[in-house]
Formats: sequence, C-alpha cells, structure tokens
Amino acid sequence: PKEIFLKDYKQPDYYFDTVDLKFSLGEESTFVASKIAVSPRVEGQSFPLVLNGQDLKLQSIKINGNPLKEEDFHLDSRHLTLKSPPSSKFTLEIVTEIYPQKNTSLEGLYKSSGNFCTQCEAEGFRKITFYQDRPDIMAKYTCRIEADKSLYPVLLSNGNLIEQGDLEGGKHFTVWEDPFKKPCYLFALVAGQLESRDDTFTTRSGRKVSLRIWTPAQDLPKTAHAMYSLKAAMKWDEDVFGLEYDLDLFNIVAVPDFNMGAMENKSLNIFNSKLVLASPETATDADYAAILGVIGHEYFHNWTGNRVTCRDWFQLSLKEGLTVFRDQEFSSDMGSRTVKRIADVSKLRMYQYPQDSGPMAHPVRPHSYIKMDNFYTGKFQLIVYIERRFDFVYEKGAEVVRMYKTLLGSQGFRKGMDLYFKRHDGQAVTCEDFFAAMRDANNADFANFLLWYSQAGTPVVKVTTNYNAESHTFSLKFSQEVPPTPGQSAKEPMFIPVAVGLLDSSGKDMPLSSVYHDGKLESFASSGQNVHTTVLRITKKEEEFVFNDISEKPTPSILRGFSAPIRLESDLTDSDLLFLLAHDSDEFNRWEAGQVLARKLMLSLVADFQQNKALVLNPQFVQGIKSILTDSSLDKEFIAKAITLPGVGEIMDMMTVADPDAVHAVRTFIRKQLASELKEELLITAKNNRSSGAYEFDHNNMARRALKNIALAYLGSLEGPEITELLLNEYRNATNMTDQFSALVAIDQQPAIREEILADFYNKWQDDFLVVNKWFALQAMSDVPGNVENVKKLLNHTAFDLRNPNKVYSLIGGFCGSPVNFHCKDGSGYKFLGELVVQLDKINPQVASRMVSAFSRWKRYDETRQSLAKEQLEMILSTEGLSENVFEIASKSLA
Ligand code: HT7
Ligand code: ZN
Repeated sequence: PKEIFLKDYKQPDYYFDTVDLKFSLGEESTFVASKIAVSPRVEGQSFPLVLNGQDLKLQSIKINGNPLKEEDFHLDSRHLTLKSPPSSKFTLEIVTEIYPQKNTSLEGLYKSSGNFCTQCEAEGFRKITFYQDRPDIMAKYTCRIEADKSLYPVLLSNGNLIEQGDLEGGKHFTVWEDPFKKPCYLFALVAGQLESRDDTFTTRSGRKVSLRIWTPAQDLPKTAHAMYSLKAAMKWDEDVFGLEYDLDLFNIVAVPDFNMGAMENKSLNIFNSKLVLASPETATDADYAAILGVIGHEYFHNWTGNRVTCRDWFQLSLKEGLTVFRDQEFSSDMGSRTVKRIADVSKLRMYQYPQDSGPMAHPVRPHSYIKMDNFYTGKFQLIVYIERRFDFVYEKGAEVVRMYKTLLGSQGFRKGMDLYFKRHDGQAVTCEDFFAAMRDANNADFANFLLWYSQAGTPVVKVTTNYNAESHTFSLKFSQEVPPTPGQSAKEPMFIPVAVGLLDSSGKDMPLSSVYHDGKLESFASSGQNVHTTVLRITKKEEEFVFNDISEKPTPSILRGFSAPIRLESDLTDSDLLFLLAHDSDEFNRWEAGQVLARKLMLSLVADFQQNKALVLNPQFVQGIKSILTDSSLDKEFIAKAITLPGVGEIMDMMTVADPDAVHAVRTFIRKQLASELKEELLITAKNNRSSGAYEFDHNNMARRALKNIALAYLGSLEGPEITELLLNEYRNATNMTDQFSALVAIDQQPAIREEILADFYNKWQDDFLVVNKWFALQAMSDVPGNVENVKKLLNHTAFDLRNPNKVYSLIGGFCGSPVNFHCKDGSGYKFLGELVVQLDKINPQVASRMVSAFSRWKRYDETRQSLAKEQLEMILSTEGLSENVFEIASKSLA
C-alpha cells in the first residue's frame, strides 16, 4: 500500500466548476451520469487529468460531447487517466455503473435496511463516480435522482429541491441544486421509505428554515430530542459566533447501518440512528447528551468544515478540532461547564494519552497516512454504552483550539474566528490559515505555538514550588519534556499556557498583584480588578515565574480548567491535594486534586498487589470520599464525577509494564472497600435521589440520577439480600432507561441474579435494536472469568449481525475494553479478536481497522502477553487480500 505525505501536496492542475449528477437507482445496479465543467488551472497548458475511481464499471466517457477513444485514456483498478485533455475549459461526461446492494463497506453509495444512503468522507465519492476525490476541488452541484416510487418514495440530496415529478414504469424523480461550492466528500444522497418530523427555525436575519428529521415511520416519536438539539444548536451558533444557517432547508436522516456517528453533508446530515433516536424509556442520559453534542457538532460543521473546508486531509483537525471545540462549548453552555470539562479531560486521559505514547502516536496534523479513515475516531466511533477510543485529530485538536481561547480570551477568540471566515469563506485552507487569523486579529505573539500541530507526544511538565517568607514571594519552576514518538526522536519545547491561582490558608483565592518572569515584571494591578487566575506562558525547556506580595505560604492551583493537554507532575503533597479538593474555587482542579490522590493510591496498591501484600485502603482517602459524598453544597453531578475512580486504562498508562489483572483487582478492591465503609451514606444517597415524576433532560435531574446511579454501582459490589433486593427494586421500578440500565449494570456484579435479569432485560427490549446493543456491550465487558466463551456465543445470537457497525462496536469493541478477559494470559481474548478482524475485514475494512487498534499497545504488557498479541498481529498481516485500513494499523503497531 502507498503512503501519502503532507510534504508532497500539489495544487490540482484542473478545477471543477460545476457538477451535474444523475442517479438511476436500480435493484441490481445503479447508473451514475456526471457532467463536469472543467477548468485548467493554467489556461493553455494540458496535463494528464487523473480521476479516482474504485469498484466502478465505466460505461462511457465524453469530452465536449465527443466519446473518448480508447487510446486517449487509461483505466486501472484505482484511476481513470485522461492522457491529454483540452488546455482550456471543457465539459467531461462520464457514466458509471455501481452495485450499492453489494457494498458492505458502508462507504460510497450503499443500500442497507431497505434504503439507499451515501458516506463520502473521506474518500468514498470515488466509489460513486470517477472524480478528483480531494477536498480542494470545490464545485457547485446539481443532482437528479430517479427511482421506483413505491420502494423509494423519498429522494433526497444536498441543497434546495428545484424539481420533482413522476416517470413511466412507476418511477419518480427529484432534482436538487446546492448553491454553495463544496468538496465531493460533502455530497449526499438518500432514497427510501422514510417519514419526517418537521419544524422551522427563523434565523436572526429573518430566514425561515424548514427543519426535517427523517426516519422509518415507527421511529418518528423518538426524534423530539434531536429536533430540540438542532434548534438549540442553530440558536447557539448565532449567539456565540454570529453564524447563521445559509439555506432554506436542513435535513437530518437517521440510518441504522453507519460506520461512524454522523456526517455533516451540506444541508443533508446523515446520522447513525443511535445519535438521533431517543425516548426516556429507551435512551440513557448519556445518549441524550451525546445526541445534543453530535447534532450540534454536525450542524456547526456548516461553517467550520463546509463553508471553509480543508485543503487536504492532513488538515483534518482544521475542521474537526475546531468543531469538537465548538460542540464542547455548546454542551457546556447547555449543561454544567465543569462537569463537561471533567468528562472531556477524563476521556482524553483514558484514550488519547495512551495512544500519544504508543506506536500509533502522530501529530494533530499527521505527516503521512496510508488510509485517511484511520484518523477518524473520537466520539464518532461508537462503542455503545462507553466511548472507548479517542484520537489526536479530534480531541487533542480541540484542546489546541481551546488554548487559543485561553490565550486570547473570549473576545479575542471571537475576533480571530470572524477574521477566519472573512478571509476564507468558500475556500479550502490549512491549519496555518487558522493560526494566522487568530494571530492577526489580535496582534498576538504566539511564539512557537504551531508546534502543537506538528509534534506528537504529550508534553510532561514538572513543577516545583517555593515560598520565601522574607521576600513574600512564591515561585513556580517549570521544566518540560516531550517524549519521543515514532519518527520524532528529538522534540522542541512547546508553548504551554498554564492557568494558575494561589489559595490562602482559609482556602480563598489570593489576589495576584504581579509576576516576575524572564527579566520582566507583569503587573495585574493596572486592570483595576482583582486577578485570581493568571495564564503563565511557558515556552522554554526550563523557566521560573515568581509571584510578588504573597503574604503567606499559598497552596497553588496549577493548570486550572486543564488549560493545556499535558501531563503535569508537581511537588504538591497529599495534604495540599486534600486542601485543594476541599477548597479550590476552580472546580475542575478540585476534581483533579481528588484524581491525583486516587491515582497515587491506586499505583501504590498495585505495587502491593504485585508483591502479594495485603491490600489496605488509606482511611484518609475514605474520609475524603465521604466528605464529598455527603457535602450537600456541591453539585450532584460533580459529586458523581469526584467519587468515580480513575479507569483501569488510565492507571495502566502510568505503569512501566501494564498489569491489567493487578489494576483491575485493585480497582475492584477499592470500590468494594469504599462501598462497605460508606454503605449507610450510599444507601441514603440512593434513596434520596430516586426518580419521581416524568423524565426530564435537564442538569438538575441528570445530576440527581448520576449521583443515585453511582451510589448503586458502588453498592452493587457488595453482597447480601438487602443489596439484592434494593437493586431488583431499582431495576423493576425504573421508569426510564438511565435508571433501569444503571440498575442492570449494578446487578451485573451479582452472580446470583445476573443471568436471570439479563434475560429479562433482553425479553423486554428485544424489538429495540439500540437497547439490545447496550445489552450486548454490558455482557461483552463483563469481568466474569472466561467471558470470551459467552461473547462467542453472543456472536451467534439472532440479534447479532457482523455487518452492522453498532453491533460490532458493542459486542467486540466492548469485549476489547475488558481488562481481564481481553488481556487474559491464556491468549484467548487476543485470538478471538485476531480471527474476527480477519473475518470483518472482508465485510467492512473501516470497522475492522478500528477493532484491530485494540492490539496497538501490545508492547506495554508483559512478555507472555506481548508474544500472544504479536502472533495475532502477524497472523492478520499475513492474510491475503488484507485492506489498507487494517494493514496500516497492524503494521504500524508491529513496527
Ligand atoms: N466528518 C465526519 C467523519 C465521518 C467519517 C469518516 C470516515 C469514515 C466514515 C465517516 N463517517 C463520518 C464526522 C464528523 O466528524 O462530524
Ligand atoms: Zn466532525
């Protein structure tokens, strides 16, 4: 397979101005006719025109109406090359035949669950017709769709509907015109038996936009929350960024078979059903929140991605990092900012940090790739019930955008965004263009900030503190190191914004008067306001900041709000951390202090476990958790987050040799111990926060459910009839899926009733495929010894289908998230995954490559596990006909 490099980017020799497409959808095959107005970049010069094409049958090709002779073009399995096209504007007409019914890759045009649907990002358009399939080719499109009227009553594409009518033979047609130039990855077509929930939104300039959410008729009642989310997103983008929707129609279609979460095609967003359909009975709070975030995300792409797009796929973070940042901000404004930040940072730590130090580490803007699809993950890779993998381009990219805002403030950031749109509307641009807009709009000095795009690895920042009682100064000495990553052994120091506050002995923020750094004194007094948090700009390998007029020894709160995606190591003592946990005005850092303590504690217990020492839980830790659990002044969702232990993956990531058995045993031990020592408090918490009344998706109700359900999860680790009865009651009396599924998760820890209640749950929900996926995931992730056999059985369950990505993510992805069973020392987990990857690759390479990435950290484990995982990777790589997707991940993992 061919590796593609950023440094090889070349402007195209030909641009496409307009594209007229005609689809004739059939039961055996589909015909696609394209008519493209082509302009050479330099008039008068003719170069070969290379068009991408895959799995296409070429029917005819004409230039300016004349059929092309065989000697004038060359066709291979991936390209159609026109050897010497005209050197001035010309019309290119191509007819291809394609087979959507046989397309199980869910990329290009495919038919599944009775409907036709497209997925063109990143390089799926080449499976529809021959085209320059690259994002810097931006053209205006029309699209005519013809199909059987009774089988496909709804025919949709991008833009406005300009014509429709009946045809002979029971067929009908529609014609769509998109007035905006777009790259082909934003093209979309949907045809099928769908119905819509309709609403309208009036933009602030008075444009009345029709909103339609399309699903099969029986699912329409479950689209109310998606519609609410869409309208909220449209309003938010106007309020916060001044960005209005630009057409009269916005369509969303929900489909059950989709590789990712959703796709932002211009005015015709296509969504995985999981991210549209919700009712209180069938969807959890997490599902509701994900729908809000992803509907927002795709809508926000209309400006950040569609109106201004990427020059090439290396710039993916330009649209994804920025749009993830925007959806994070939207969700924060719609709920609790602190809780959202905690959730996002936890995921970053759990999934992105480990990758950033592994064989797949790459910069936010990669230097090369084999298959672009492998760079898409984040929340769009759906592991139902948990999100498992996070990636640099999306999540670290969002952190990079957040740092601009931290450095510039809200107004400065907005100025930068305004300039970005003013300069680049309608263009395909680069990350430097975004950087330049932020810099120029604010006259800012960003030093070497661009390194965040090109250097991989998570910077490790060490900080030591010193208080001088005589001079009343407090100093912070920083040193930074970016660890080596594949292909990048030596690293330069990064530009790291570190937000800092200082707490006095009563726990209050001290006013900051000035800070001395690099021979200069920065005074805050001139602002006329008390400053309690300042952002230190670290740019060197080592540097010191000295705060003046500090009347007593402070407790520093460092990296407030997680102001940079780094690993921070400080000299703060346990009592400093407990103090911050109790008092920090920065709620994120309050949570963080508890997590640092928990991580330290877990690592020391892991060492005890490995040395066969008895495990003993530090009473101070229990006391700390108790005081948070019972503090009625705290937000309940914050309490739920603060009493949640760091995940197994996060702790393994901090070990020299990852030991899943030990970490799992320690985490289970702490949970049990906390549950038994705080049983009374947990029982009261569960009782006092029980649901009453109708389900509401609002912060207070979600916070209450989150707290009750974490209390139940802890209690579920205990034994005895009182607990069993409580859990059964919670399960049986639940009036919404959040409560019912949480009770089921707690019951899953109870061997005596587990099987019976799992069977009951399935019987109740067997007709709802989204709920059944939760059922698959829960069982797949179980730490019951030898669970691989149960998962193998579930592969043959009538409700399972290897062709449906959500089911694969739930069952197989869920299994790979189980520390004890996936990493079982007999190799059974690795063998199971290895064999499945080979099978899956033949059906859907994108999904298979996501699964194979579970092996990517194999070198982090002990020798036995290493050789077992390596064996599977080698077996996969030796498979004939392996896809580029799987090849790239497997070979880079082995390297
Ligand atoms: N921009 C979308 C990416 C996407 C995708 C990528 C590869 C293969 C299938 C895909 N489906 C959607 C999603 C987003 O970031 O909004
Ligand atoms: Zn996106």
